[in-house]
Amino acid sequence: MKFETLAIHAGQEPDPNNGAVMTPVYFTSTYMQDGVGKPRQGYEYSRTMNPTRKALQECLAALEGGSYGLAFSSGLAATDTILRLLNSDDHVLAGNDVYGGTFRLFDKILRRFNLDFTFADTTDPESVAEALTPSTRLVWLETPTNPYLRITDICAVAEIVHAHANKPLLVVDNTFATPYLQRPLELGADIVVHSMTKYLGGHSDVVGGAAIVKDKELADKLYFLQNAVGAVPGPMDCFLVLRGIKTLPLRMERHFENATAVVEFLAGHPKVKKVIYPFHASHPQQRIATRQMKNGGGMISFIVTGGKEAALRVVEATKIFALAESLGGVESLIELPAAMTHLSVSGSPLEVNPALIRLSVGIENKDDLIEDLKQALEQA
Ligand code: P1T
Repeated sequence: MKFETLAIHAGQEPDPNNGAVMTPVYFTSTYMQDGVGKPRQGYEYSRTMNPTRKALQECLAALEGGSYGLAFSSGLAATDTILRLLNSDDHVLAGNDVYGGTFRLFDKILRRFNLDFTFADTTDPESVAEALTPSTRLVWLETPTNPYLRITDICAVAEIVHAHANKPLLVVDNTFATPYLQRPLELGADIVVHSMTKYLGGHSDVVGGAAIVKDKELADKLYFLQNAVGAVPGPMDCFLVLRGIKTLPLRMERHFENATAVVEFLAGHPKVKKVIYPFHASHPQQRIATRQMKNGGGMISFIVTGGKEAALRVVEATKIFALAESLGGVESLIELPAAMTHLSVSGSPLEVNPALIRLSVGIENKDDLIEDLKQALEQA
């Protein structure tokens, strides 16, 4: 089946008893067993498995071209659980432009458990090769990155990482691209991670995370951790993501169409110093982006000429673009990463330019969005 069909049907079938077309929300924490050690269809407790979550997990696996999907209560819960595959003194090589919360989890929490982290420029495969150490067990990439939208060549990095004697796990956070635009497992990644809060959910009404893998042994280790650590989503959250995913292909096409129009507008505006968008001719990794991604997605970053104060005035002046953290919903959002989503990297080498504005371009009418930005930029 093709992607659009999988998005609607994978893991989901009309209920065999009553024909209900939509996956039921199984609000149950436990399941009656037919005897001791005889759970029905393997269901014994909802931290371990729930039918609504199972449908979502199967759908996620199908969309990413993986074999096994795991759902978590947030993107960071997925990240935290994956890092528990490691042991103390293991080394992790991570991108030097990742979501602020990911950096905070690595730097402020997991370091205390004796994991060692290096943050390197993963857009340059040479830097990845140089930053690997004899203790490296995991390499963490975001592409496109949050918030600079930098692109890493997943195939090139996978080749370097897998040539290392330890066979470190290559993890790709695919939140910005979604499986509709990019499938890291097919490009050599071992684990794909998502904040389902974003494009997968797509309607800013749920927080969730995911991990998808191909390898059975790795999947078994992650299922063990998912159950043992317990950061699982409830059935209603799973239902909302399943429903959101059904329109993922349509939404991603419209996000791209709108973002392309907004990029053109910003690129020609006198108060805009720089526009960053993976499919724009000015992007340094545009060739890799167009090879690795189906379209450029809905995220745009730009720097205004007037610096931090001007950026502050712009983000507070939009009327349709809501001033808010998060991204990937049907509605357009605007934010200042240095002061909001990436405040936790201030003072670190990952610090973000205070004049950088991030847009999550929604699926409204593009002319309305451009009008809104036009009037807001008058305040810059
Ligand atoms: O918020 P949560 O569902 O826990 O996901 C964390 C996360 C992981 N990876 C990426 C690339 C992300 O962007 C995020 C969350 N990001 C935001 C909330 C944001 O506004 O950038």
